[in-house]
Amino acid sequence: MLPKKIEAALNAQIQTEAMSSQIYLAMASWAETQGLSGTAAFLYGHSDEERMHALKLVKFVNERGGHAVVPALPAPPRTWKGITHIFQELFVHETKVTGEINKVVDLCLKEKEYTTHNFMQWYVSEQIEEEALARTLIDKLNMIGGDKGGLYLFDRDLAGMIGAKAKEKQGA
Ligand code: OFO
Repeated sequence: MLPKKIEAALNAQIQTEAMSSQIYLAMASWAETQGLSGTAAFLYGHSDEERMHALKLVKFVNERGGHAVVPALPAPPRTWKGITHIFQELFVHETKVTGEINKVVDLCLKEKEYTTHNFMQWYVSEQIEEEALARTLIDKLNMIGGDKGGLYLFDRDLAGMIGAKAKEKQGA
């Protein structure tokens, strides 16, 4: 049986992951309206991944005899200043998510909840990957600066990255 404190922490994490999905969906929609079709495709895919992160937690909580609660979410922002702003915000958001995950892991150790601790390791690894990806994209954008041709190619390449990331996850 899942201890109540752990159940509450996992429910809070469900909200965090669902919020990530909402924010990236809002970013994708805005990017699409700006003609940034590669960026939009990448962010739509990323939003789906975050939903999957939330769902994985929902299933785990219920399997362990808890009750996963579908949370209310605040409205995400509507607009951004450009591609670089989007990825800067994404990076900041992911570092916050990492902090939240670390808190859950800490609590599991304190409460000697080793099963949940083990389950949470998947999220710990995922955060390393997500932060590294965001950092790489920001580095590229900093290199490109305001160069329109460079930004065009960056946007085009992002569309290809979504497929590559999915394949990597399937072990292909
Ligand atoms: Fe769920 O990894 Fe990002 O937030």
